Amino acid sequence: MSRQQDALFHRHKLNPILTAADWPYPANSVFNPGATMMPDGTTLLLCRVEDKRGLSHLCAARSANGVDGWQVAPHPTLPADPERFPEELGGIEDPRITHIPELGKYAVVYTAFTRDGPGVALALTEDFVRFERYGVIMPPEDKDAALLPHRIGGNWALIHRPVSAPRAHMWMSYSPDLRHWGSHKLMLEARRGGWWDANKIGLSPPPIETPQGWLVIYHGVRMTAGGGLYRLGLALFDLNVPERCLARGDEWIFGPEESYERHGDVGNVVFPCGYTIAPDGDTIRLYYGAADTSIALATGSIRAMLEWLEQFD
Ligand code: BMA
Repeated sequence: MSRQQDALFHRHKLNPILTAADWPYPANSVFNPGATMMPDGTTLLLCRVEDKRGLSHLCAARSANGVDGWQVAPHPTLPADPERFPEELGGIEDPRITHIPELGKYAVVYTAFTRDGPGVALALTEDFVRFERYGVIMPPEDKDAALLPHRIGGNWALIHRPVSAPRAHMWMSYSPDLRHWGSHKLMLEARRGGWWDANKIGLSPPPIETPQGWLVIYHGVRMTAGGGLYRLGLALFDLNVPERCLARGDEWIFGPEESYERHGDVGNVVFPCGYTIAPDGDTIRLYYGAADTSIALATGSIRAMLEWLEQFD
């Protein structure tokens, strides 16, 4: 079987679907978008846009079919606000969007680049026009965070990735009010040795809630003499105790192959921060940053990912 036939994700033939050339104002690169489907069926990407100072902000792009015809906002949608939030002095990056039915709002969890490295920040919005900023909710060094869409045992649950040098694992923390966080639990450890996900892992898009458990697409960073290799793997977690791992794949399921993934400002990086799910409840559209330069799309099946994971129970 060819690599493409047995793959869990298939790249769109129009990739990359968005680049800095599509932006209505000067930008160096556009990548690592959060994603959500709005109630009218529009796909909204909240893109990380890096300006020519090297600092990032977030900008919305909307499309009726989620593939082309993107309407990019004429100005930054969520700029860094270092006057009110000095933690955002180095810009803001890599948003993960979760719709929260209880609040009737979307939670945008993003990286705030402080003077001393990345922290996790939160903003709530109803419309991706006005944002209610909570500031930093996890101090540096921490990133790759997303909120679960509903409370677990009465508390909100956040997946995040603090660095406990020399390794970095995924953790779960809980909060009664989205501001005060505790009950920290180790969720998934980076492996050791020569593995593709040795030493440093992190959540990619927000987890996918399925009857079998929380399906998590995570990234592993393999450090090589030629730099980091960012690839994706799968794991499944208990619905009621979401830090409890039920299954973890041994092999990566998606990695840099195409030239737009191999070459760019940071080569050999595929970095999804969001997805949408089609009305069939199964087809997933994964939006990812390619080589820290452009935005690409790959399509998969939730059922097929769950079936693939069964071999690792
Ligand atoms: C990670 C994050 C991502 C980036 C990746 C590759 O640590 O900072 O934003 O895409 O590195 O540079």
